[in-house]
Amino acid sequence: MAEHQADSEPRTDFSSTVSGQMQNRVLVVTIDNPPVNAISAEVRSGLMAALAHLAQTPDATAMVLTGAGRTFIGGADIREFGKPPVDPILPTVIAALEASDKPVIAALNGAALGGGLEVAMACHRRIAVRTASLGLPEVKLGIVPGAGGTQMLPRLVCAIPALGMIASGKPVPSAEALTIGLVDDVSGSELIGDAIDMALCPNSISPRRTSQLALPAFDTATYETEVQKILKKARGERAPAEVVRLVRLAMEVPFAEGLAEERATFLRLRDSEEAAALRHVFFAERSAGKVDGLEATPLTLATIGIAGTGLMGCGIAVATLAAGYDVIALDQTVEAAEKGRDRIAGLLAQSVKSGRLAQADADAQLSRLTVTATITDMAPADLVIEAVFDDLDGKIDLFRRLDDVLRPDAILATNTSYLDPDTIAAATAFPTRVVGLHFFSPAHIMRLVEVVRCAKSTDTALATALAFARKIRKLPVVTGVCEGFIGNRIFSAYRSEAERLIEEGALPQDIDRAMEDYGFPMGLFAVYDMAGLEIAWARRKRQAATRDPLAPYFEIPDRLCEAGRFGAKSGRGWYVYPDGKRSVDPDVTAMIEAYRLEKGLTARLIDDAEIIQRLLAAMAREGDALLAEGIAARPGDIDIVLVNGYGFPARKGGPMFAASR
Ligand code: 3H9
Repeated sequence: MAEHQADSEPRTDFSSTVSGQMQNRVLVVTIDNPPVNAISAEVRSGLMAALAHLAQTPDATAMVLTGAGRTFIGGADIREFGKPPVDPILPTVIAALEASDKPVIAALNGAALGGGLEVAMACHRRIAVRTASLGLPEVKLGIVPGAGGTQMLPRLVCAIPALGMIASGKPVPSAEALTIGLVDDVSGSELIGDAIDMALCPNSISPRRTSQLALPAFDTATYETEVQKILKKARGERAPAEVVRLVRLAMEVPFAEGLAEERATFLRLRDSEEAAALRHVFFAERSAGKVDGLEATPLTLATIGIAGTGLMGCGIAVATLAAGYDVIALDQTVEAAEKGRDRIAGLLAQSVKSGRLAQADADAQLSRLTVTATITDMAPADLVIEAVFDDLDGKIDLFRRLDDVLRPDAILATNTSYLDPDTIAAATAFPTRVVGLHFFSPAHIMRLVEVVRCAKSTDTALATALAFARKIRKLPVVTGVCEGFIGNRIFSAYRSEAERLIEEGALPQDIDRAMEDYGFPMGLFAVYDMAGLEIAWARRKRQAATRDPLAPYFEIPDRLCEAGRFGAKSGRGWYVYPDGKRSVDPDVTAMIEAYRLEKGLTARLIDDAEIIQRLLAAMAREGDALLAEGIAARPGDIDIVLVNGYGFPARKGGPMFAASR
């Protein structure tokens, strides 16, 4: 790398977010628009001014474009979507970058996403730091790239990887970007110096314009197989099918024509309900876990205790080990604890097998795990998460024993789904350190965690639980204490309304079909069958003595269990499963009809539209109640719980968003 003087040169501001400085006759332009350098109107006008300056400055032989902070450019400014466009629009900037007579090098200091990657692809060369990621995640927002992404990427990397990247929205790391030809080099340590070297290198003297590159050859049969996979996976989403069409255009029509069609498609999708819903989910996910007035500093955690090494405890352990913590996992006997270790090792081995984890990392993670059946071994834990059987006395007993072992400032979290965490906290020596961390199964995969703020939880306990959840790459949503917290309470309302629909004349398969057509991956009754009906049956039997005899009670689930129909595992539940495939069972229909007759209920025809409307309204009503009671802080929190934990289709935005439209 050549020596590059810099700081003595004056800085030129091209806008409030874009500035430039000469270094070795190269104009180094930096975008500084925190938090992610989104290409707002200010950035766009700054880039146009920088290009004009480049053209008019004889001393400047080339330009290097980079970002301040950890991101190159996080994409178009999503907050501008839905507002009137402000000139210069991004395609104008992209065209100007590409047309520059002097070489422009993109120096990717971090993520280049969406419009950010389009800017990079319009530059004449690209160099990235090792930690950068490059992608076109627009489909995740229900749109397609709108500034040339679908036409440039196939020309740079060939149609097959381009199609995969754009249709999945998944970014690739720099190393892979280098292999497929998306970047020209990966910088060792001195990105700007390396980019300047690249700019001054004779190879870069004539700008290489992406729009003029010939499409690399590829195997059409493989390509068509990829197309079929994408269309099958799209499940009613519009954007992936449009991506397929636009990438095909990149092969079939001149660049300008493909570009125009891409832009028209982008604008059409951007203004769609689906895109509005996905934007809502995007921002709701980023607001979740933010608590008004919570200023406490989270405690530093190094060692996490996990009590219970069943499926849930092991899933939590895997997520916790992956984030770099030491884990002490406790079970009742040495044999059970050893079984827990085997289960954790098995989950890690699965990740290695699927290519998600390197063997060396799996080994390192496992070396940070201790399993034990001796509760005093939990003493070093800074946070203990209990994931034992959902039984109040058992949990209280465990927490009391932990009280004798842990430091007073250690945090205690319960993973209960239905028990009252305030009752558990009240039975301990320090109720202020108790919170809930309600994980969803399988806990090493599901992102959602409900963080339960108990009546006496301190701000420090809450802040620590939130920071921990984020550190283990989960999506935390804060909930107050109530039966079922946010998710299961809404789900209960959904279930009750579905049961009413059955009493009125709908059949389980009608309800499941309607909700699957709406976008749920699986209808309610199919979900019950998959989960198994017997655990809820046992709970209902335990609660029978205390149930209000006058409250409405839907008896069909009990009757199914009494008939030995425990769900898919037993081959029969709400459906039958000959050869494992779900089919409607006339016996269940007969059971429902007999039940209606017995109760004097008259069945009527209920169409899919009514089913959907009634079920969504029931969820939204319960959501309103959660907000009124202060259990949930924002409608968006409820939406992301349902989207991330219960299969509510993201493209509908969640029950509260759907109700607001
Ligand atoms: C596009 O580019 C279309 C083009 O093809 C065509 C246009 C013509 N805009 O995620 P974080 C905010 S579509 C506005 O927690 P991280 C976010 O809301 C776009 N704001 O950070 C949050 O705000 P707050 C395609 C944005 O470090 C803050 O930044 N691009 C945008 O974990 C921090 O966010 C994408 O879809 C944005 N584009 O991750 C990329 N992005 O602090 C979307 C973020 O007020 N972004 N914010 O809550 C990401 O994937 C991640 O934010 C990123 C950083 C990886 C960049």
